[in-house]
Parts: sequence; C-alpha cells; structure tokens
Amino acid sequence: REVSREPRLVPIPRVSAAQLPVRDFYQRFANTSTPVVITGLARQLVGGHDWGLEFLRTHCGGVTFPVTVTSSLTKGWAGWSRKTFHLTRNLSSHIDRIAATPAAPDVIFDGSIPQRCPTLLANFSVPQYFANDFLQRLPIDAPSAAVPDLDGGSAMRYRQADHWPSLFVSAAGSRTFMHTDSFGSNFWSLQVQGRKRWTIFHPRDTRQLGPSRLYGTFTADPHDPNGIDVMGRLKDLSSLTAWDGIVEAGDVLYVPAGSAHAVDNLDPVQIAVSANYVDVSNYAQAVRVSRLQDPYLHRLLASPHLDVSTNYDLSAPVPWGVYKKHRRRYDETLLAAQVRDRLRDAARRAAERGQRGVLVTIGHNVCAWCHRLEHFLQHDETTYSEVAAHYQRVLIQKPHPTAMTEGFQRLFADFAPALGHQIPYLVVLNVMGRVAAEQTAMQLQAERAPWYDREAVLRFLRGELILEGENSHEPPRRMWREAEVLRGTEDDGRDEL
Ligand SMILES: O=C(O)CCC(=O)C(=O)O
Repeated sequence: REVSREPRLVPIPRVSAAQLPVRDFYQRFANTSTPVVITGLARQLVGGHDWGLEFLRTHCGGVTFPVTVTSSLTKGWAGWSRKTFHLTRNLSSHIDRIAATPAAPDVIFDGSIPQRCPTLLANFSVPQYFANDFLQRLPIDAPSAAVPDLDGGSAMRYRQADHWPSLFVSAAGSRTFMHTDSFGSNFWSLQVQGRKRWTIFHPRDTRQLGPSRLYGTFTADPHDPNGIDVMGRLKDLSSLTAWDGIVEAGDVLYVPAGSAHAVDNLDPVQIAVSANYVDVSNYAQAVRVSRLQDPYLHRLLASPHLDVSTNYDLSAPVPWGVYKKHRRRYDETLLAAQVRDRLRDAARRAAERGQRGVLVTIGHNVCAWCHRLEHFLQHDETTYSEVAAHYQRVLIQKPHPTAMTEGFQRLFADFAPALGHQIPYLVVLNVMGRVAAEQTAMQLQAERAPWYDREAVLRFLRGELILEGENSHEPPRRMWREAEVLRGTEDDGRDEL
C-alpha cells in the first residue's frame, strides 16, 4: 500500500511578545488551536540570567534527574511499541554524556524542576500567556472530599500542578516521536539552548494520523523513517497541513491541546524548560480527556468551585512566587467550603424528595473497613434500598487516615463533632443540614463477610440504635439526638485558614 508520509508544511507563526497582548494570544492562537513561537520574552522569564550549560551545572549539576532512553530501532514485542528504558543520572554527567555522544537517545525528558532543583525557580517567571493555569488553582493535597466515591485516586496526580516547569536536555539527532500530551493539556516550552525542529498538526487531523487511543501515540510520523505501522493503519498524509519550524534559543513555543507533535533535536545540547497546563482554551477538553485518563484529576477539574476565570490584562511574565500563591489560596479553605456546599445541596435535595436526610460516610482510601462499608452499602440489597429510599449520600475522604489538619478539624467540627480517629465514620444530617446522628461504624461491624451487621446498620439508618457510651462509666448515649444548630456561620474560619 503506497502512502505518502509528507503533509504540506507551513511555518509556525512567530510573533514578538511586544506585539502580542494576552487577549490577542487567546483570539489568534489559543482559541484556534494554532501553535505560535513568541519571541523577545526569554530574558524576562529567567530573571535576566543566562540559563546556559554553566548556569545549570552550577545550580543543579549534582542533582539527579530521570533519564529516558528511547529508540526507534528497538521495537517492543511484535513491533507494537518503541522500547523505552529509564535510568537516573546527575545533570552534569548527563550534559557531558550527550555532548560527547551525537544522536544519544538519552534524554532528560520532563524532569520536574520544582521537585528536583527548585532553586532554579527563585528568579523565574511564567509567560503571561500561560499564567491563567487552572491546575494552579486546584487544592493542594486535595482529599477527594465531597466527591461521590471513596476512591482517592492516585495520590500523585493532584501534585501535577507542582511538577512543572520541567527540564528537557537532549542530544543532537535524538527525537521525540509523534504524540499528543496527556489529559488534554496545553503545552509551552522555553528553548534555553540549541535548536529543535517541531512539526505540529491541528487537533482536527488527529484521526488521520492513526492514533493509538491508549497511549496518545501515532502510527504516522513524518519525521520517523522507522515509523511503526501497526496493522497497516497508516493514513495518507498528503492532504494534511502541518506547522513546521525551528525553535531557537530564546524562543517560547505554544503547542495547543490535542495537537499531535514530533520534535527533532538539531544541536549537540538542547535545553528546554516546559510546562503542561489547563486554561480557558482547553478546559472542556481537559475535563473530557481526564475523565478517562485520570478520574481523580477529572473530579478536581470538574468541581464547580474551580476558579475558571481568565485575566486577560497580564502585561508581563508572572513571577514564580505570584504564580504559585494560588496554590495556598485554594487549599483546605476551598475544600471546606466545597464540602459544606455539597452537604447543603444534598440536604436540600433530600428535603425536595421527602427523604430523611443525608447519609455522610467519612473514610480514607487506605482504610479496608471503609471499603468494606462502602461495598456493604452498595451490595447488600436491603441496606442499599433503605439508603436509596431515604437518603442522599455524600462520601468524604479524610485528608489523612489518622492525622487531622487544623482546617479539617474545624470543618468536621461543624458536621461530625465527635469524629475522632476512627473511620469509617457515619453521620446523618437532617433535611435542615443539621446533625441528627453520628457514630463510628465500628459498632456496626461483623466478624466475617460481608463484614457489617445488616440489622445494626438498618437500625442506625432508621434512627433506632442505642449505643453504649465510649466509656463504660457513661450512661448509654442515644445517638440520634435532637437537631442541634450547626455551629458557626458560613464564613466561619475561612479567612483565618
Ligand atoms: O522537547 C521535546 O523533545 C518534546 C517535548 C514534548 O513534545 C512534550 O513534552 O510534549
């Protein structure tokens, strides 16, 4: 089958930052999925320093970075994938090795600067065009509070926002094969040293390139003479147009979300500083793609509390400290507000449906009894029907299985005042959102599967359960009690957190 791997090439537009207000960047490039090289910005980003080889050696030479080795010639089993190896190496040794080894396939690829060498960022600024990053507004260390399942997701994921910017250090002749970036993210890259040739397709052409849905990689790659053509899916590319251009030291490149792109490294040592991000231009896409690729990130992004506003008035790169300040603002305070809102909404829904109230379960992903309780509530038919008929449900993951942060202590004080360290913990709120009953689920447990005592759970759900006090000297405590007005006002404590 004869196919042409050559798309029509047009140059990547180049615009000087002085001629490109942020609003124009959105109109001309971000909102039309058009890549652009922005010039005249680099020195402001690196605080006037020259981030060349010597600067990097001095500041991070001894720091270990992960190194990826990929070869187009080494195919994985049955040619379905390229083989990739991983090793670690300190930055100075890596620079020495690639400078001495043309076409070395060893690359520091997306090595986190904040995590590996944060001192580099002291004088760094983020280009104004990419500073409306919604990832920076996600809560730090977010527990999956107020989301309707107990899955805490990958604990690593919400740290994504703190992964970037990242370092790329590669040899002449090495290349990055055609791919799209993960979770529907946009991408920017400051070329610090050397030149790279970029080929970038419009997102609408993705299907033509023979995408592997699983990996975000492609069978067609106009730069790759050894391109993998899995099951003859390679499409004719002659009807496509791709942007193509050489990005030089001092250039800042924008690659739109969903665009397939491939990169060839042209000079002995290429250094780039890059980041993936989400803003108004790719928000819908990031929400959609992350739903499959990263459900936890998806839930955080899809939260109605996420600030999705855009500041079009930024006129200069945003200093690192200012860029990062949101990371604190959107911490527990936001989550506490989110949990409160969610409980209030659930109580309102229960009232509308004539139900008893809200059943809140507080747990943690590492707590086996929490998973057992959830399984029991979902799979024991009688219990499930009782809950479904009479309650709205809210599941809350504690920030930590045993420890409590101060902010969350205050949050829980409002609606689970007796919550100690024992989870899972159950709370029933009445339709006014006030605590009607609460207790650890321990007294409801059974010795063997399904691990919970149906009668005891049902009695709790029906408000009949009378329990011994925690301390045997105390008289039996009736867990269902008269509604107690929620302590505090809506704004309680938020500003102080
Ligand atoms: O600079 C490179 O080699 C490729 C970077 C890239 O395509 C990415 O991180 O998505």
